[in-house]
Amino acid sequence: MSRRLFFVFLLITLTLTLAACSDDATLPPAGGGTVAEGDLDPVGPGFEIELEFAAGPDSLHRGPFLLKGTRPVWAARWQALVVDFTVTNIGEVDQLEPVSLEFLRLIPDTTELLVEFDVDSKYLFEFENDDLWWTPGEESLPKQLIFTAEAGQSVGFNAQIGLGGLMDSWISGYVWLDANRDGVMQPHELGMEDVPVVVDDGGPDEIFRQVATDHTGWFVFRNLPANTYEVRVLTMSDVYESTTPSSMHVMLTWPMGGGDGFSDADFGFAPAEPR
Ligand SMILES: [Ca+2]
Ligand SMILES: [Ca+2]
Repeated sequence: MSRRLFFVFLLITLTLTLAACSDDATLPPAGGGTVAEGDLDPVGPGFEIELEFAAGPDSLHRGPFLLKGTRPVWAARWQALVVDFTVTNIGEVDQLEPVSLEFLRLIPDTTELLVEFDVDSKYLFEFENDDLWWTPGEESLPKQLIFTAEAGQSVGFNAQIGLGGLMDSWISGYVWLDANRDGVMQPHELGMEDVPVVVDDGGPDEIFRQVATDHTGWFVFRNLPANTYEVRVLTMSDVYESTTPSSMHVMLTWPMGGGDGFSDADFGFAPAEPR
């Protein structure tokens, strides 16, 4: 290498080092990687951080993924910063939900999170199209989180996006109008919308959740811990009667390195026959 070339190279290295040290946390840190380093600045515009990878149970998932935060608002009554987080899959690959956010470090370390975790030490994102898949371009619904802070104070954070994992166990199915009353959902038979369905572990953990079917009659319970559950339609108008068993028991286990799902929790109904 000539002396002159070496000098130019040295200069570029020095410039890069200076750029890396600049303390503008509202700009995405160079390089991406797996850990988002950001700053909740009550007078800043918010942040957008691009991450090359998300953490999975056994391996990393290649993105890129975008973590966004609205401008934090300081709430006097909580003495805390309120921030809406969203994540977007800006890669080209379908990813399996759930999508989680975990804070690895908060600065100063006296900062506390005032929103309860969804699973372990993680927050889960929800999606308008909640079909188990996080597809390219799909942005989550905003997840509001609250961080203790003094008035005017910023909070720094290191966080990572998680994908899939052991809590990724689900039960899904259809509630449908069983026109020919044979207990089987034929392709021409229609789903029933907005029917309340519950999942109940009937046990000491007291898991009892309720969802409603979508316009196709489909429903899903996600992120269920390994357990045995009873699934049943909660209420149904008197004008219908069941053409299938009205509840079923489903056992979810956690196989190594992945989730476990049951997709056949189907419940048929037909107009009640006069008695
Ligand atoms: Ca989706
Ligand atoms: Ca049928």
